Amino acid sequence: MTRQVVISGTGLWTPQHSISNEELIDSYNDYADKFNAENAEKIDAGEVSAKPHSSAEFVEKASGIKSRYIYEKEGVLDINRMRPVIAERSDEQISNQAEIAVEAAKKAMKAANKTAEDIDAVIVSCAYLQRSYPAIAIEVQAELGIKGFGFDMLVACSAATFGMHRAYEMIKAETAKTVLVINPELVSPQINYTDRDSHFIFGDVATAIILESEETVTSENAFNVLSTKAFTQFSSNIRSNHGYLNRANDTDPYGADKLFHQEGRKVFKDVCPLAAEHIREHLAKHDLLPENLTRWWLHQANINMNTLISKRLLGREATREEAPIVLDRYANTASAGSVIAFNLHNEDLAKGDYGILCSFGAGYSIGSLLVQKR
Ligand code: CO8
Repeated sequence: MTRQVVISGTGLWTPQHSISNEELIDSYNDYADKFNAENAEKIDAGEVSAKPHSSAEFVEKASGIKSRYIYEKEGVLDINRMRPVIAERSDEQISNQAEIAVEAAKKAMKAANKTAEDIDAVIVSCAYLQRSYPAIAIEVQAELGIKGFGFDMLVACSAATFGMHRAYEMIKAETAKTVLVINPELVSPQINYTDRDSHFIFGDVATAIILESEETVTSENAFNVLSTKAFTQFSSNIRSNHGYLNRANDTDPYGADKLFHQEGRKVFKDVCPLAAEHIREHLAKHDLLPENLTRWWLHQANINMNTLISKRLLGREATREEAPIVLDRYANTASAGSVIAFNLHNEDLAKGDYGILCSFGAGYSIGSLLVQKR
C-alpha cells in the first residue's frame, strides 16, 4: 500500500439552461395562488393549509443561492406541471446520465492527459441513478472505449468523495492504476417544485475526476492525495422514499415523501459540528491545523453552513479565496459541489500547499480527501 495516489485532472459539464431565483419564485408564487384559489373552501374550513408565498430575498439570505443550472428547463416553471419535461430514450440511445457523464469525463481525461487506454476502472457515483441496471458506469465505459471494469455507487451528497475514496483504495491495492470517477448529478426530476421549503435548493451538473498512480502522472497541475476519511451516521432528516418497492406498496410513486424532503434546520444544526470535527480530526492525523490549509473545497449546500464550519475551525470566517463558493451560481448539486469548487479553484495553488475536499449531507455522510499540490 505504498503507491502515491494523485488527482491529475477534473472535468465540469454545466447545463446550458439556468433558472434565477426570481424566475423560480414567480412561478412558485403563481402556483401557490392557483392552489389556494382551487382549495379555497377547504382552506376556509381548516382542512387544507394555504400555501404561503416564497421569496427571492429569503432564498438568497437563507442559502446563498442566486441561480441554478438545469438539465431541461421546459416544464419546471409551468404551474400546471412543476417538473422538467425529459423525453424517454430508447434502449439503443445513450442514457441521459451517461451522456452528461461522458461530457465531464472527456474534460477530466484531457486535463489529466489520458486516453481511454490509460484508464482501467470507471466509477459513476451520485445521488440518484436513472435506472438500476445495466450500470451507468458500464455504459460510460463502452461510450469512451475503456477496458477494465465499471460500477455505480449511491451515497447522496458524499457520493463524489466516497467514489474518490474507492478509487484511492483501488490504486493503493494495485487493482487499478488509473480510475475515472464521475458524478452525473441529474437531480431536477427529484425536486418538489411545489414545496416552498425546498424548491430552490438544487441544480444539475456533472463532474469527473481522474485519480492515478504517481508513476504515470504527466499533468503539470496535480495533487497528491495524502489520505481519505469517511463518516456516516443514520438520519432521516434528509430523505427520498422513491424506490422500486413503490410499485408493490400501492402508494403514489411521485408523492411528496417520494421526492427530496428534509428538516433543513435540524440538518444544519447536526451536520455543521460533525463536519467541522471531521475536518479537524482528518488534519490532526497529519499534524496539521486548519490554519495550514491554503484551500477548502467544501460541499456546496448552503453558504451559511460553510461559514459556520470555517469559523469553528479557524476562529474567523474563511475568505472566499480560502473557501470558494460556487453555490451562488450552481446551487446545491448534491455530491458534485466540492468537485466544482475544486475544478474552478485549484490552479493557483503553489507546490506544497495543502487543501481539503469535504462533502457533507444525507445519510448523514461526510467524506474528505486531504491533498497537497505537487
Ligand atoms: N420563502 C420565504 N420564506 C420561507 C421559505 C421560502 N422559500 N422557506 C421557508 N421560509 C420561512 C419559514 O416559513 C420560516 O418562517 P417562520 O420563522 O415564520 O416559521 C422561516 O422562513 C425560516 O425557515 P427555516 O428555519 O426553514 O429556514 P432556514 O433559515 O433554516 O433555511 C434552509 C432553510 C436553507 C433549508 C437551511 O435550513 C439549510 O440549508 N439547511 C441545510 C440543509 C442541507 O444542507 N441539506 C442538505 C441537503 S442536500 C443532500 O444531502 C443531498 C441529497 C440528495 C440530492 C437531492 C436532489 C433533489
